[in-house]
Amino acid sequence: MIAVRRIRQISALLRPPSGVGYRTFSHQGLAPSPQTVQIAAAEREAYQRDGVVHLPGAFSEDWVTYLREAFQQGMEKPGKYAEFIGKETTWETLFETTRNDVQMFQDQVFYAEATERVPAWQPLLHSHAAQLIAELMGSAAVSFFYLHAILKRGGCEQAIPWHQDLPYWKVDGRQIGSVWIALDDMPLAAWGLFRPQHFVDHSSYTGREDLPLLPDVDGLLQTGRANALAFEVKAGDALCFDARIVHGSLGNPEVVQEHRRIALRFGGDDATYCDREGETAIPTPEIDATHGLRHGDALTCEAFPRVWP
Ligand SMILES: O=C(O)CCC(=O)C(=O)O
Repeated sequence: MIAVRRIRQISALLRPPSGVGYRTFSHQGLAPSPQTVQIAAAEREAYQRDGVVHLPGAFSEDWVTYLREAFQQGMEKPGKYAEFIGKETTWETLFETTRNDVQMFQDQVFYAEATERVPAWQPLLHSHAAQLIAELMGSAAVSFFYLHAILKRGGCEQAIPWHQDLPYWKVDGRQIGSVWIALDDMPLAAWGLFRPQHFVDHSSYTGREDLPLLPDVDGLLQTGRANALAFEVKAGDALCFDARIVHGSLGNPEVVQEHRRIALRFGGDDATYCDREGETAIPTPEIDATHGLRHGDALTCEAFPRVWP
């Protein structure tokens, strides 16, 4: 429910575009080359069974260095819906916190924005991340949906509550997945994933008010009625996960160490545009107004281009 409230606030608090005067140039030459990746049968099975798989070292040190720089550029040119969240932030002040006081930052970047607003992200969209998720999902091709950047400063108390991604996205299908890349080491206590079987059945969501309530996940875990998967990750590790799994993260318990991560969202062969009734956060209204897709259309288009193969 928290997330639903948040989406309502996002729609209510539209601000003027911050993206005036972007330069268009490519960082292709500066980025490391895509890595050759081999997905083992056991990893594919883990993804299909659990909805999530941990791929240690999926991105090299060079990639991590490059992506940290891109992250910095992204924070310097935040999008219209970027959130700089401070300790006292409420739903009402979500977009008003001054940057000096930020505990947590998050932003979404769509393909066109990655060309214009933060071109440093472009090579990542065409990196081996797309191949990884294609192989895990068992999809011949994948389209890029959007990039989600998240920073939790040292000592940040902001948790990301348990949620599923799919109900907040105007996309549907069984082959929709994220490649979440750690840019800093994060201890077990900072990130957790939860996989209740109930949520893997792909029941459809029509109408926001009809969304089934998320159960008391913490209560289920505490009483041993559900299992959680949790991962300790190092910079460069990837967690690849299905958009239907329930997941969330705690704050950042490491006082002096910031935790940066990027989640790349991809749609596979069966991904379609889904004009869910009610409010959704993704795509943002501007992108939603331009792609020209109709309910049920295959996702791949200029706004959500095929990036693999
Ligand atoms: O990185 C996190 O803390 C949470 C990420 C998340 O919820 C997502 O990628 O969907």
